[in-house]
Amino acid sequence: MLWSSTRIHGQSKIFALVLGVVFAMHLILQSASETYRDSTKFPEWVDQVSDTYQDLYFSSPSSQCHVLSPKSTTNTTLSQTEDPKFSSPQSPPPRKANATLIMLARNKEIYQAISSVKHMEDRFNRALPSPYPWIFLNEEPFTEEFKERIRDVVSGEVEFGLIPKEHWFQPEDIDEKRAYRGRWELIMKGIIYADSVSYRNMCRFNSGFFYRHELLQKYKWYWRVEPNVKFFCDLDYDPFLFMEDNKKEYGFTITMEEFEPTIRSLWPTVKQFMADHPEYIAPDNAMKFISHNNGDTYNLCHFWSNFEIASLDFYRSEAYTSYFKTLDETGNFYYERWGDAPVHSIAASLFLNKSQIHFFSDVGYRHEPFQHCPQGVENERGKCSCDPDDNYDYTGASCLSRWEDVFR
Ligand SMILES: Nc1nc2c(ncn2[C@@H]2O[C@H](COP(=O)(O)OP(=O)(O)O)[C@@H](O)[C@H]2O)c(=O)[nH]1
Ligand SMILES: *[C@@H]1O[C@H](CO)[C@@H](O)[C@H](O)[C@H]1NC(C)=O
Ligand SMILES: *[C@@H]1O[C@H](CO)[C@@H](O)[C@H](O)[C@H]1NC(C)=O
Ligand SMILES: *[C@@H]1O[C@H](CO)[C@@H](O)[C@H](O)[C@H]1NC(C)=O
Ligand SMILES: [Mg+2]
Repeated sequence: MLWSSTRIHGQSKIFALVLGVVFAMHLILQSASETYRDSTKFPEWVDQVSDTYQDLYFSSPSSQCHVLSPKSTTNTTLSQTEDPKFSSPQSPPPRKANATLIMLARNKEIYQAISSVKHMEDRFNRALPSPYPWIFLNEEPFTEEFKERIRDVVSGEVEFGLIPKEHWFQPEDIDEKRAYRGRWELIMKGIIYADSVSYRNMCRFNSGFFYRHELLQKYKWYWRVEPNVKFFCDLDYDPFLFMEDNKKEYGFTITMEEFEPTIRSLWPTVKQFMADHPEYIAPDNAMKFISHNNGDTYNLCHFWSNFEIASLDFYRSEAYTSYFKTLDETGNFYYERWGDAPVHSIAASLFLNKSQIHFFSDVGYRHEPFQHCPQGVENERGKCSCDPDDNYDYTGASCLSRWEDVFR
């Protein structure tokens, strides 16, 4: 699949073949051996976190969680309880957020998509009095089979949307020769998805267009889900209402470092943007998460965006819109391979106060090849099925310690 979309010209066929073999070896070794992966990709720093600190960190979230049992939701609308004309034995409908679950997927990912939906429905959505709807997006029409199978497994409403061409494909004004050279540079460095144009389409779409899709206009919140992810723990509260009530805008579970060659000129572009628009920078931002030197250089840390619970209004803001426009005008979603994860993360870290970003430490989550497994009481409370020792938090290229430093 990695090689399928590479355009190999005649004169470089042999060269490409040799490279291909080397690259394939690299990929095989990478997936087979953790040592090889760590020694080739990630800086070797593993933080030792004291038990005390871990206990503190993983203690229960604020008391403002919305427990789903009817008992505690009956009193949310006080005026109704107090007003005699509402005092029927029936309790008022439980609060619900203006939110949707969203998945970008290809038709061929049908069973990976179903698997993720099933996980989400079983761990969270299905138990709600009124389950959250799903939106599926694709740049090609979904097949009837895809739609039927998905309808079989969701517990609430579902909509299937087509992505407008101009939100997806490589724009006309991209210099394809330069983009081709850019792809080769990353291939030589053994970077994943180096050659893939469709991956770049996806990253650009997720960076600047998903929230503009017409099906999302009627919502304020989204939870991004990808095919083939796993949710390990029961959620006994509504994370959307948690976000709303605690004035959060962006939520994550896993953080890590980006591959530097894919975003070589992202930070210089961001620095220029910051200089041009100081008004967008939040006074109490999380710059410390993304830079070791107060913004001089980018430390590659980002929230792993395959999981996101966030506000659509954050992206609809003037700051984000203007930021994405500036980024897109460089063409570097194609000349380099800018990912939506660093693009979202840098925006959240700069335009939001740090208190508006939330680490969902109680959400057990896996997207290959990493997972976050809740620790201690959170693991017990969620009846989690994951191994607490298989936890990316303080290993490899995780940036969770950096995140904690923001609050020290
Ligand atoms: N419709 C569509 N979805 C895509 C395409 N490429 C990736 N995706 C989706 O975009 C998300 C990220 O892609 P994925 O292959 O999982 O990338 P990774 O998580 O970075 O390895 C997933 O939800 C995919 O289903 C594409 O060409 N078309
Ligand atoms: C709801 O309100 C009633 C009366 O106002 C009170 O007696 C009851 O304890 C409340 N229930 C909860 C779960 O707070
Ligand atoms: C949900 O939010 C969207 C976008 O802000 C808004 O247009 C819509 O009216 C809201 N729906 C409800 C039911 O509040
Ligand atoms: C961020 O916090 C500052 C005070 O630290 C406050 O003035 C500002 O309104 C907050 N911004 C947002 C977007 O909440
Ligand atoms: Mg994925």
